[in-house]
Amino acid sequence: MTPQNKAASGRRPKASSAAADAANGKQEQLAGYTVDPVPQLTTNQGLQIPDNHNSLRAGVRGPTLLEDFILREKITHFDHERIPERAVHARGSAAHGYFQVYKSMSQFTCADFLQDPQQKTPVFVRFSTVAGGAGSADTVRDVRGFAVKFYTREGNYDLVGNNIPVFFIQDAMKFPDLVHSVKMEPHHGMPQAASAHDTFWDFASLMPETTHMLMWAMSDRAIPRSLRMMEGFGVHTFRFVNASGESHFVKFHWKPKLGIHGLAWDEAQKIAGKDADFHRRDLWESIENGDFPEWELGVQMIPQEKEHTLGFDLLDPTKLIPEELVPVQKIGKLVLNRNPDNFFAETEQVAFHPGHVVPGIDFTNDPLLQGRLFSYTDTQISRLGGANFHELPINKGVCPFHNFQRDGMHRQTIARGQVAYEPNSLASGQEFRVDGGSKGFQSFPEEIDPPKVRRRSPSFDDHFTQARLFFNSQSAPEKEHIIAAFRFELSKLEVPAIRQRMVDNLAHVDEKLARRVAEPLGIGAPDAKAAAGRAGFRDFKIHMAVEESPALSMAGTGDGSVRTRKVAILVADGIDSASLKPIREAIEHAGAQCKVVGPRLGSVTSASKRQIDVDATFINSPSVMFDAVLVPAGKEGAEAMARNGDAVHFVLEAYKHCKAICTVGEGVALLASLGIGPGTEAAPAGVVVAATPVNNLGDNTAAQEVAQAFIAAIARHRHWDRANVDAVPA
Ligand code: HDD
Repeated sequence: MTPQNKAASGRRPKASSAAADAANGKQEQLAGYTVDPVPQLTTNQGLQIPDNHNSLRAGVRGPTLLEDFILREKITHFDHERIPERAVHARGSAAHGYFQVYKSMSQFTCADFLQDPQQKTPVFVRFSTVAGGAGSADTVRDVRGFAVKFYTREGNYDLVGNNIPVFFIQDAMKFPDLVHSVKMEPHHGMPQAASAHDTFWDFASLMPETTHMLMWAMSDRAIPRSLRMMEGFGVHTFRFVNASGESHFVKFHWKPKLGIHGLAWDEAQKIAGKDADFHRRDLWESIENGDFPEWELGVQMIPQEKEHTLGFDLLDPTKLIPEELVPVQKIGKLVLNRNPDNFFAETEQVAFHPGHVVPGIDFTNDPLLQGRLFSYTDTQISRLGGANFHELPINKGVCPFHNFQRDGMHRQTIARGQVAYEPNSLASGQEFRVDGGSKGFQSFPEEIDPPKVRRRSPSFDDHFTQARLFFNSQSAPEKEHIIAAFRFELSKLEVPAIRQRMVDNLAHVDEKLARRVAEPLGIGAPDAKAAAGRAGFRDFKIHMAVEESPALSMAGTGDGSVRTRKVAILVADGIDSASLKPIREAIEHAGAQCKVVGPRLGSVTSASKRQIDVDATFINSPSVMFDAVLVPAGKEGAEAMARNGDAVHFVLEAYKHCKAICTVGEGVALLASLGIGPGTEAAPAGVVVAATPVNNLGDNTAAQEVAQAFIAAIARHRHWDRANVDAVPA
């Protein structure tokens, strides 16, 4: 951002570090395109507009004149402001940042941006949901896109991945069918941004290859707490190629510094109504606050000659490589440190493509990837209005680029000279010919001499072993969440036969899982034999060297910090403010962000007649906006809260969603009266109770102990093992 931009934008200077900015050639390039508001309006031709309120008319009460070119220009431009939204991944949020490799990867790849640990490569990253429209809610159950554009010195490299390491289908031929089935149903346009409807499960149940990814999509991975708290994956097996032309297969992983965390399903649905922009806001605010989201890039590398040693086919995008078989090596970090200046120009117009590669990174024959290599340019042409979308500022490479492609809609470049072909001798007076030399991008010379076939490889035929591996690797609460998600989705179907077909398939993953899913669905017991008799079912089993892969569980991930976690401090008239201060100070010191939430904006009066400023209300910022709750002491305050249905709901809901709750003094009694307090038994998991009498909480040691216990409870993210949450009405 130029100093002039900063001043005019009205936003405070961003926390993005000057050092990162200096290294960011993309930012300098974009600065050349940014403009700021000026207090003078002109037409698009530069003519000053004297009056922006009144159209030209025949007399003050007369008809508007067609002659009013200023009105016509303004309305015409407005009429054409929208462009087609993405066919999938329409809803997205993005940020700028940089990538830096830890040490040279020259042994494996000659990709320039993976050589020098001193070099920062500018990136633009767009996260997205898949099924919903551009205006749909952030927290729906869905796969999340995780697309990274590296503006390298050798051209743009796009790693266009998801937050799930496998895909629903094995062949791009099925992509339009998959997407048609999950999008809103064509006859009535419902539901928006949800897979819980007949067409999706009809397709999924008839295509057993979806089973592995369904397990992930029904897990909490599909309802992330934050975009900053999810993994990313390249999904396909790609290739690294080094300067000597040697190839390694490679799988890409993004590992979030903050760990992998999900929402409760009930919470995710409520947030969709209370704050549809929940993830977008979270990303934006954390960058504005200087809490830059960070991931490490991990790679699993398999030498070319070991291609057939894993027990399954590396080309099959419904399979992952367990980290216990091939460890993930962390090779660099990704930091997002600047919000876009303009949503449309950047987040909306950015055009990703898995075919944007650089020397040293190449494709494999994964049939899903091969189809993608066609689809992305094609879609940009209709979405961004022509073949020149690479000239849009956000898509432009930072290295020089030139060729003889010319003209087309919205061409920006003014190419000079007589020559637009190659070879030529006119452009510079001597012969110019591209000679097939050894520089630039060289495709890996994989040997191929097969007959043409329209057939899957039999090595792709097992659809259940890795689905089972995933399920086996989950913690007990994670398994329960998966079962509940299947039940919810299938319960929404209007055709019971689809439910039945789905649980029949699940019986091939795990019999107990299938039985548990089927129990409340009003259908018969899962019938594995019936599934095996259906079209598309293959009786083939891959060999997995591991039965469980702990790395597939979200449990216990993260660095144990509570940075950026949001804590609600509940207040009402008559609370004991002294009980709050030391705990608040300690959790804020640890990096959590507190908001005082009360019955009204303004302030409340404490028991000692102090005014406590209120940041938000029980209604405008309900419990689903927070990670944890602090219920203070004070008899009158606790009684006032017990009388306020919104406050009661707040506490019960936070409890039901397994959030950390800290309560002191009479706050304990409030919880007990709601049936969720410690009572005579030990406090429930994640509920921190001040054992010390209230008036001693001013004693710093006691307060610190409570605060530290609360911080530890928040750092665990959620207490999914909390007993009896189903009984809590919220
Ligand atoms: Fe795709 C967008 C990720 C399979 C066709 N895809 C898109 C985006 C992501 C992915 C993250 C949004 C990019 C952005 O933010 O602008 N897609 C994936 C992954 C896949 C995958 C990880 C499987 C491993 N996609 C896939 C297939 C096809 C497409 C098989 C078609 C044959 N994808 C598209 C598309 C989109 C797209 C229609 C819509 C908007 C766009 O490309 O730019 O071309």
